[in-house]
Amino acid sequence: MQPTRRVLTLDEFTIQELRQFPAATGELSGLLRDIGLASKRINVEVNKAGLVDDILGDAGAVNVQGEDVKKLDLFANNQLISVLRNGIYCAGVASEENDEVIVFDDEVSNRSKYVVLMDPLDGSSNIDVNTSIGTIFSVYRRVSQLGLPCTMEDFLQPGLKLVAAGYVIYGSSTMLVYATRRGVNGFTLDPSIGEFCLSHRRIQCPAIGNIYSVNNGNYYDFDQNVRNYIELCQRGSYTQRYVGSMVADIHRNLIKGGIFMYPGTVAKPKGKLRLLYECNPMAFITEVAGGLATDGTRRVLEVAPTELHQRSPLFLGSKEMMEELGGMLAG
Ligand code: AHM
Ligand code: MG
Repeated sequence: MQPTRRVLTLDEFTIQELRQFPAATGELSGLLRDIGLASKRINVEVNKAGLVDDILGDAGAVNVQGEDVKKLDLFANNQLISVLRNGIYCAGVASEENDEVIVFDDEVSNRSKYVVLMDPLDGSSNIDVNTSIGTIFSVYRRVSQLGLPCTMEDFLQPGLKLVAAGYVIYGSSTMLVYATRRGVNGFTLDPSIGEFCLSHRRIQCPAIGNIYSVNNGNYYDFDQNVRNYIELCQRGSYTQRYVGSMVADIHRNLIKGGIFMYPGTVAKPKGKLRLLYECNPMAFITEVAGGLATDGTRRVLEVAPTELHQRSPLFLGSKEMMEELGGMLAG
């Protein structure tokens, strides 16, 4: 008899991981399952974005069910918030799409020990041209008292306190990649059964690669040290790849080896990317995979945030490339 091929689903994998920790409660696995569910719903809409006018249309249109139609990024935001609100594992959410934090504040949620921060649909300017986009999420353990509503302090934690972080990439296939301190694992959506299946176990970022990813259009606005590094890449045996969707750019570099940069510019010294929703989760995933992540002077994960939507320059990727960059940025 042929041996049966055994593919682990996301749920099976997290349950198996749990078994190794008898004290674990399964709440983190539950949270990941909820995020997986929301991302499957988002995936369905992303896949038909080119077909359905009212998904691409402006917020304010009305669809056949008579519901208000949101743009795809608002749809993604609403899906994630609803799933996390309906679940029992999350006390509140901070989203790139919302000015303020959303505190669930009900009896069950107030007993939940986690809060989630997210960029529901990153790179959404790429939707109209059928290029990869992604969802980015971070999970922190609350520092406020269980039983009471979560507070701003729970969200303004440095990346070093992350319990888990991940992204979903809506690409040529859809993948969910998440990291805990134990490792980074990737799951590819099998559309025939609607499940994320373990496809990339224990992802390790190669210590060296040959890809550098940066928006070269900003070259003359970068600091001289950053320009010097880019020139080094141009003169050396590197190749430039830049989708302009950080989930896609970082995912590729994580697998193949490379460096991703979004430096500050003269006009925007802190760059474009948000510390809490974009930089920290990607820095955490990269570091767990063996790479490095800085804001040009210090480890991203050590930065103590002061505001929900603050921005930060970001440099991350393969360890040896980051060390070379670090030497050059130090001048
Ligand atoms: P968004 O959150 O508005 O989608 O912007 C974030 C995106 C990143 O995915 C990407 O790395 C960056 O913006 C690209 O910016 P630029 O076009 O300036 O290179
Ligand atoms: Mg974004």
